[in-house]
Amino acid sequence: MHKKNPSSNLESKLNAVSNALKQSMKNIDSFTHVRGESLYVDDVNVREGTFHAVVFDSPKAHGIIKNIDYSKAEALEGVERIFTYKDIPGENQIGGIFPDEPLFAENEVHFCGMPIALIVAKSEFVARQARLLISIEIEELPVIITAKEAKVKGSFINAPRSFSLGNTDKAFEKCAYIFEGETFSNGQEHLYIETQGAYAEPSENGNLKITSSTQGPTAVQKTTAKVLGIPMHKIEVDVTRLGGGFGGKEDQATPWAVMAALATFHLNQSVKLVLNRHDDLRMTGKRHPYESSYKIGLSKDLKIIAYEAEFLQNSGAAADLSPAIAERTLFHATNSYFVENVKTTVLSCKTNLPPNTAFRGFGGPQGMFVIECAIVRAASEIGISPIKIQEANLLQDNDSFSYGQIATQVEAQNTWDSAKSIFNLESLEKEVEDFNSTHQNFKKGLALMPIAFGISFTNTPMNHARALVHIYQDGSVGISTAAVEMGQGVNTKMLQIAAQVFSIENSKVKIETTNTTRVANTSPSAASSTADLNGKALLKACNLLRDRLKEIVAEEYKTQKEHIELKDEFVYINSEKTDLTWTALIGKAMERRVALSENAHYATPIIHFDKTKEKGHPFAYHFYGTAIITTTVDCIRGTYVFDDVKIVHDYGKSMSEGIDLGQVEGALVQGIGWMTMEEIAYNDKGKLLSNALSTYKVPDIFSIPRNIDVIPLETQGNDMAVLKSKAVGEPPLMYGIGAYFAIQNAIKAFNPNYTLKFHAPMTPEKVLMSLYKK
Ligand code: LUZ
Ligand code: MOS
Repeated sequence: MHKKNPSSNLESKLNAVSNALKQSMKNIDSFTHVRGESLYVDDVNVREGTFHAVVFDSPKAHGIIKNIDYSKAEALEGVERIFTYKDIPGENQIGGIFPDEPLFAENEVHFCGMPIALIVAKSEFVARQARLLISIEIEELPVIITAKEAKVKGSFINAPRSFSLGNTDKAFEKCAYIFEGETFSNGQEHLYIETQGAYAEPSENGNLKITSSTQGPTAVQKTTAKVLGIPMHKIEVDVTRLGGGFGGKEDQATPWAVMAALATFHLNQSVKLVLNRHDDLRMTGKRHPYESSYKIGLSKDLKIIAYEAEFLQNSGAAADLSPAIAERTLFHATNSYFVENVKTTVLSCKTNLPPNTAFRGFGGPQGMFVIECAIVRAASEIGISPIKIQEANLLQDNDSFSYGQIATQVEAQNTWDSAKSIFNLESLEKEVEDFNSTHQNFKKGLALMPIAFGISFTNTPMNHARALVHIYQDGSVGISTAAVEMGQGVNTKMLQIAAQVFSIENSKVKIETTNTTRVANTSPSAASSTADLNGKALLKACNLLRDRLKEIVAEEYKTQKEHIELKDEFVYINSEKTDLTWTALIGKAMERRVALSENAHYATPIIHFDKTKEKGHPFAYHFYGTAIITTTVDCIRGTYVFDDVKIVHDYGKSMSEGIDLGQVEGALVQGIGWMTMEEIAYNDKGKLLSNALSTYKVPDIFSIPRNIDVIPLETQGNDMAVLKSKAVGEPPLMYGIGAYFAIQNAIKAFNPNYTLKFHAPMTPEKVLMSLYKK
């Protein structure tokens, strides 16, 4: 007799996933990566005579520069020259959103690590030695470290922003339960394996080429032009790939490239500037810490009727991308829940820390953490499981987000219900209960984390891209887009698109470097949108070329385009294979002098946003997913492991299961790291204490979950996503938020007197203290 095993559903799903993985295309960079042949900035073959540069930065977080003595450094053998703001021919200004950030400090410093000068020498070693010989006198001024202090002192980057829907004041009057509280989430170090760096080379007529480890080649080009006071066309920026970006190179790759270019401009010699890890950790901004407060109101049947939140974003000493990041916090403040009455406000607080910047999720995770805290707190006060509140409020089709976009093709309920049934939540909960009732010193905790994430740059004008396709006369194809490969596999996806449209072998397609001379005026590779924007442009260019090739066939074979197909490098007419090959067809195009290059532009349709009303339709679509996280806490030591993360993830129709799974796993672990172990610390003078990998702990192979199951949600996909394959870069990071609450549940099982804390990360030290707190 056949007895249905409750896990057979899961097994068959997992089998389907692993079969899909076997068939899916490998990341095209795998081969050069494992052989150590992949090229990064530090691998560029430098010209003879290249100079090496090191940045001299502020040792104080705030003050007036009284005196700097460069004489000893300049006298050191091998030092070529030291550049300061006085050597800038254009503007001493690198602010991307607001012009509030000098490349080099002039009279005042605003954060520890603020660049003051660039030491250029014949070797990096000499430049570093010279740095030790510079003496500086700074008259110190009061330092602001936290967002709250900044708020009290009225120190802001810009005016606050608020989103609202319905009327919270009225709604709170009707609530059966109202809770207020405060939360904190800390920053996060990007820890890209490749540190920031650039190599600048002079060319004739004052032209420059910059090889940069940047997510935004156009930002580098534009800012270099501004600082040097020369037109953008004199500067070519080239990117082969990055050893990780995570948002840290969206805006903050720029200053180093500009500095190298400035030195090249003056010396007419190539200059290389690659930060070492210490310099990188000290000088660059991180994910924004947030101090937030909330007020949540629920009905008797657990509907969240009203939600208010105030987010204090610790922006650091300059705007950088903070206003855009603050905006995304508001967009995601209600996560994947529908709340009828919402009022959220964000304040970008100016402090004396390095300007904080983009980091995977871009303010979204910080906003989502707060409503999850509010739900967990409410559940605890009411005496129920937070899962009940989460489940009662999931977003449905035609619900409105607080910013006016009407939700469509919503998969919140679907991923939630699928996760519950596929993974059998009841039995998982029972396992946790059984374990906890039979174990003294180990306790398990479980939490669910649903996610909704909007896909598009929130700044509508940034949602565009271009692709340039050349078919060479031998039938091989070269592709340029604005997409920057940073390990996320976007080049593989671009290759797949071209190979699919032309129906040619993958080996016939080459993805060129990302270069401002071939593809200009581009948005950075960011916002999880790189494959969508560049892929759609590429699809358009390839379709135009394919159409043109079909016209040739139509003429030669006296038929119509509609009857022609390109398949596996042969021409088919009325589904019959001809003897005309792809390569021969390209030969015919050459004979007929038909253009074999195409340049196409894509701008996301539909989207718009009106900042004066704070309403619109900013996102092409939303991503949805649900994770179940289980942890085991060692209640003697305060350490924890994540046993299991089980996810139902809305890929749409994934183009590349292997790459997308890699993105989900990587983002999940990065999210868990942010929530549990990565603790950035500054002292009260604004000096970074967690300034090395010995004091800043990121997840390693031993701290990743022991088991990660990711089940694709079966959906029709979304036409706004490239080939219906949904954006995957950032959203899965937010599954990690569930880890924070899973740990607290385990602590509660050990210590009944434990009162919930909403102060992330939940480090082992904090866990230990919570376990034994009366
Ligand atoms: N960068 C940006 C982003 O400039 N705008 C965005 O909306 C965004 N979202 C996520 C990540 N980076
Ligand atoms: Mo970003 S946080 O550079 O997508």
